[in-house]
Amino acid sequence: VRELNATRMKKLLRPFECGPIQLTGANDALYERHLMFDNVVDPLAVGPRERYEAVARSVRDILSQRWIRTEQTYDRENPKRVYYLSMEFLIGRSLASNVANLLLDPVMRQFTEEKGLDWLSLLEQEPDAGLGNGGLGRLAACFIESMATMQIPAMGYGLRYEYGIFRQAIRDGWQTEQPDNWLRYPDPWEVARPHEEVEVTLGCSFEVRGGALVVIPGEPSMLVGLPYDRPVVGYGGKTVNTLRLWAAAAPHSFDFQVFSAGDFVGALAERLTAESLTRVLYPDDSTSMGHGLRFIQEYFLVACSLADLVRRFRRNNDDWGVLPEKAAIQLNDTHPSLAVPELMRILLDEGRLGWDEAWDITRRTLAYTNHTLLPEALEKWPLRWFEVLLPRHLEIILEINHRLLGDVRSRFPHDEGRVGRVSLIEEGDVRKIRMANLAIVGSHSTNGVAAIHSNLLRTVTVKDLAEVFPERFSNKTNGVTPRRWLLLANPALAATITRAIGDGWITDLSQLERLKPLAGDQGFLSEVRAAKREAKIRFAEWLRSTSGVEIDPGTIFDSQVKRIHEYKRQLLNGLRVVALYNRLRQNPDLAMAPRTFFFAGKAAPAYRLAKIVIKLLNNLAGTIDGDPVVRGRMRVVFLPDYCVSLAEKLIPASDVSNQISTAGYEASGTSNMKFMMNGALTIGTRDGAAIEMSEAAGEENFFLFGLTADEVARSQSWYSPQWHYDNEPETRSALDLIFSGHFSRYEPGVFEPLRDTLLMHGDRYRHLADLTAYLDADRRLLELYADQDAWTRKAILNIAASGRFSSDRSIAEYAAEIWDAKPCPVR
Ligand code: GPQ
Repeated sequence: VRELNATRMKKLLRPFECGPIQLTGANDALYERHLMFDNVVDPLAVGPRERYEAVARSVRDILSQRWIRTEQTYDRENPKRVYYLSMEFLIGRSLASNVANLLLDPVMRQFTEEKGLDWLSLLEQEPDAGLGNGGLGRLAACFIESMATMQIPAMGYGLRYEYGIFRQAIRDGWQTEQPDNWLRYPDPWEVARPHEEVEVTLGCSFEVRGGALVVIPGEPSMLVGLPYDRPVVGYGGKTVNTLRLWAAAAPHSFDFQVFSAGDFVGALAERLTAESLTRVLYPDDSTSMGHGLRFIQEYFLVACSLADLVRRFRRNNDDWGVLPEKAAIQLNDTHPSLAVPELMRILLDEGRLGWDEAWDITRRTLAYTNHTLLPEALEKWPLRWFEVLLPRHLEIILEINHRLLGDVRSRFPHDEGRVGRVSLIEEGDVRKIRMANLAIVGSHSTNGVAAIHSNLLRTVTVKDLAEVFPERFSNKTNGVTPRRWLLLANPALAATITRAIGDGWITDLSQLERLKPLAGDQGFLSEVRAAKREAKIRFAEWLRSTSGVEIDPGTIFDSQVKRIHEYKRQLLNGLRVVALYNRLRQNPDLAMAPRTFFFAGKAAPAYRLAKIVIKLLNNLAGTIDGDPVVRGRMRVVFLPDYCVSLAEKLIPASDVSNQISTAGYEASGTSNMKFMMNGALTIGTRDGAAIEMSEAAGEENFFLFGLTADEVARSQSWYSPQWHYDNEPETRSALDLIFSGHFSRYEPGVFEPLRDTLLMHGDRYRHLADLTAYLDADRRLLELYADQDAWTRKAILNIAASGRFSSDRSIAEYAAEIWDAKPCPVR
């Protein structure tokens, strides 16, 4: 059968045989065929969306053979595979990225020219696949791209949310949310594989009423997981891995006699409940809302993915014992940490192994990444929910805990405090399972995502467990893919770099170091400056044509783009803006380089304070815009609906990157790295990966300010917001201006809740402690900007030092130190 298939396939795919893909009549015919037959329309009457679909379909056709061959290779060679389990994959758009990674750019240029298509507007037809909230989801997307590029036999597992992260619009300065119906049109990238469905059993049935989960106790119930595969194209197009997303459905066979008591239509209508499980992504970032529906979503991801990978494993291996040599499962935060009891259940109940063997296999197969130290993000699920929905898993968790506590008692005698803290169960009125403890205990590796974060995790947050299992803890500093974030997002700078050092940097970003000597080269300086200018003009042009907002590319582009969160301190940036505005109002002749301050980011819909921050930023924009004294000298622009494709446009255009979280709170940050590779200078606190970035570039090429994490940790005793108000004139006048109603003339009192956070309750995030230092760093930054060559030199030194922050480097470390995974090239 395989041979037959091979011959048939050869015939079918002859036009796309590997090697450089030519613009042949066949490609052209592909497109024409898709255009007409996929939607059954007259090719002369089609709109831009159909043209996009036909182009994307043609690209998918071209990569299909490689995709199939990749899976065949893995099947034949049976290498150790990596499975990346994540509730979020913030993919963004795929067309440009797939075309670039397939090295099809020249072909596409010629093709679109011949067809009279405008490539850029074609790209704009694709909706972002926004199946994530922010950094955690985007990291997963960068990681699977890197793994494909590095030819690692890897697979991503996630959920096929029908609605991704909500679309943000700004009305009267307030955030409003609209559903993100990204699948309204058929998605050309996904391939449904209903014949590979899996079944998932729950301890009871459930309904969704008013968005909430209603449990119907009784008999166990069944759900079906339908896989939808998306290609993950590695750079060079040699490996095409798979991202498999699960959609929930009701089982086919359904005993209508038993369940419907004659109500055929009613029983069928109820089946919709099953589908609602994967309807929507929870829009909370770094916060666990503790909803039952989310709990089942998490179990559904785990159960489908493990069933699928175990089935694949069993096809090639009869000995359960070799699972850790054939599969490495990485848990992206605790969201999929039910994998611990689920894998135990499979090994015990289906594999019929004894406890010790099952436990050894489970632990050696699983690894866990922690992404935050914020207590509100630590997932803890009520024990009661396990009783009702996952009784067998609860039994297993209790046994794990029993053995763990016995172990800890014998190794740390007379230390009942520790026993209470490492326990998988939090005692109290509502007993809860601590999912982070479960993930640490049930795996062989726990890592943080930047050096400072991994250290704090080990020495503060889960200190007691780290002392029990010190060998399990390590750091893996995050990275981002240079294909999407430099090659694709910034063609001008990418070309400049390639002219200078060749194109080896695309898959080996450490080669950017070779730019360092060029920081003294006048010719290179002006080329880099011209590239930045081009990106700024491109962005300004895009903004004008899509929103009518006019910005001046001659001003400094100063950006802070990320989820709106108190710890990320957009409010601190707002205070800086008000202080600078005050300087200009008080002294209209002051020499100050004109600047455009960009903000973008979404607030969780229920995060009241974050929404007020958005309102403040929008009101700053409006008031400052309307003030003739500062016209042309400073502007504030809040860009609505921040998403991957907006980041790809704004980051290359930015001169200044604001990374100003309260030290100790931002686990890593990843946009910071994207800004750095694109030649922005960073003004920021010593937090997350920015610490390592400044070490790589040299602190003199960074604008660092503010309290260190140690100082923040010890500031409880001395921090007094009132002191800063009383003693720092710029702090006081900025606050006075906001609370005088200057920015809210017709909305009295809207910003009062901010007064509370900043001044009244000892502000956990220490905004006022850092404002003066921020303004000071800002002054140094403006001084440097006055010397354009000196500025560009530092920008080049930053680009040259950004090589370490490629996700290829992160993945190489995971592969060597956690997974023991090797490349499996596809011939
Ligand atoms: N992060 Cl726990 C998220 O984006 N969402 C989350 O729910 C959690 C963490 C981020 C974290 O805040 C950033 O500092 C990291 O750079 C990013 O994860 C990836 O590790």
